[in-house]
Amino acid sequence: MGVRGTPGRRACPQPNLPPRAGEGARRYGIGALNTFGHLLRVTTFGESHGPAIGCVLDGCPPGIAIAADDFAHDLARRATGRTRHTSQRHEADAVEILSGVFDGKTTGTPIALLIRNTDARSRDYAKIAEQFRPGHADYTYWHKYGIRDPRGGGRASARETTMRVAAAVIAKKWLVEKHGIAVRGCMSQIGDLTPRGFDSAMLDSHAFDWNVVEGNPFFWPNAAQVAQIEDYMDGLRKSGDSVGARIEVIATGVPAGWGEPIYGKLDAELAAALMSINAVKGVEIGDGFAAVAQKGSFHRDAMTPQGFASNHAGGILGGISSGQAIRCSVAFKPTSSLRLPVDSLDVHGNAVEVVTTGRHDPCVGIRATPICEAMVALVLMDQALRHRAQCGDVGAVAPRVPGGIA
Ligand code: EPS
Repeated sequence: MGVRGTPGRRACPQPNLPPRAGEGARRYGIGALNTFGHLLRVTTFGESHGPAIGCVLDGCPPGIAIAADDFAHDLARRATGRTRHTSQRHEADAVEILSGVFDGKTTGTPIALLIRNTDARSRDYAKIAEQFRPGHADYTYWHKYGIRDPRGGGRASARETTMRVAAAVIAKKWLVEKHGIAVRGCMSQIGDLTPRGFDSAMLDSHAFDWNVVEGNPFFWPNAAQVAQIEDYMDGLRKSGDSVGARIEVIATGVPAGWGEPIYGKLDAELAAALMSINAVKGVEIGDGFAAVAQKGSFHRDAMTPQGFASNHAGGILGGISSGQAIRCSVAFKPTSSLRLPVDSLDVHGNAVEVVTTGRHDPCVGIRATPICEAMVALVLMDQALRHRAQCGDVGAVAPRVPGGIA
């Protein structure tokens, strides 16, 4: 039997013929990708101004203790409305566990989590419902789907990241309990401000004080500069403009051996996962683009029985974890919803001046640290399960260089 039941026609793609509506997706097995991961699969759903947002976490091992309260800490770190420097939308972000947990433990069946949206103010978007905000996904969603939910940016909203953080609470718990892995992050640049005396290599050190990072609204590693950033943000907010930011994430305790060459490399999957966060424009692993100007004699991380001499590789060699700390750096663009007027078009092609009012973030990077941590944790757990599935029988291989810097 041939294509669509036509006898004699070969059932293979015919690239010269334009696909009918929906046919391309069926032919090539593609569709809307709201799911990522392989053995641990995360699907998120919901829009910023819909009744709720949610996720399904499938493939999670049984026996992980989890309660609704466990989500509160990381969701609060990501939330709007906790300081004057973020959007003033106030969401409780209360998680309802709909499935996959019994007697306080994961059962191995799909874990469905739901958060109801309670403070969406859709009238803020009435004026721009038919306009494209320059720099925003309004225009590209319109071209892709021919329709869009203009309220709060729909799924292009930072609201979507809530469920990634919720799903990763379970992944972080599993990683720490099973492997002693900690995934943490901080901000390392906002606009042109950088933390004094800070180098991302310091994050790998026992001496690094994470209390400083968690003790201010910017996840900033130098407490002495927080007042300066507050002033900077107050000025920026008054001016109506926005600014970008850079976030560092480090995963310590990852054993050597995780990652699937060649098309499932750990660094490739981390980059894809981090790049999938709304507003991300760049990802570096280890020294990243700085490696371009380095000599090989400097970049290689010398190995000694006491440990590696440095970590320019960011803990990944050949797409496989080396046992050193995994270091990622993520660039967030300045948000595009500004009250400053800008030239644009409406959906009818008319020239318009767009002014966006409402409760917007002057720097979405301020809330991005837990989101980046979440994506790293979810990728690591998926890779851990895949490593266990294929190579679980390999066991410990000698010699094992200690992960820290010697
Ligand atoms: C966002 C714009 C604002 C933020 C929102 C992200 O949306 P709204 O106008 O609907 O309040 O509040 O962030 C969240 C609601 C959240 O939980 O992160 C945007 O354009 O990305």
